[in-house]
Amino acid sequence: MIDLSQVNQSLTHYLSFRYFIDAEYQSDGGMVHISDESGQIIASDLVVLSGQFSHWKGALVPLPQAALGNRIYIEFQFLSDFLEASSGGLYVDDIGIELAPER
Ligand SMILES: [Ca+2]
Repeated sequence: MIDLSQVNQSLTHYLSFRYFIDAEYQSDGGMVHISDESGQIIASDLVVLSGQFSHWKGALVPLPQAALGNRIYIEFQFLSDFLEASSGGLYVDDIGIELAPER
């Protein structure tokens, strides 16, 4: 659980993470969902990750306004159909919440 109850809600907050993906493009992939502490979905499919890359990539995704002021759960989900199911899948690391510098 991530506590965002005290954050400045007038500033954009970002979910940051690094990922490696090896998945059949479009039919298999990863998704990120955000829910509040009671399990209510705040944002489903906040990010959709698919494809095959030879290196780790960084992701920086703005959190929905409804996530601010709450304690939230971040769920990484990977779905695959039965075709070409021997790919490497999805790896995630260095998950964090970041505040972008003011512009
Ligand atoms: Ca597949």
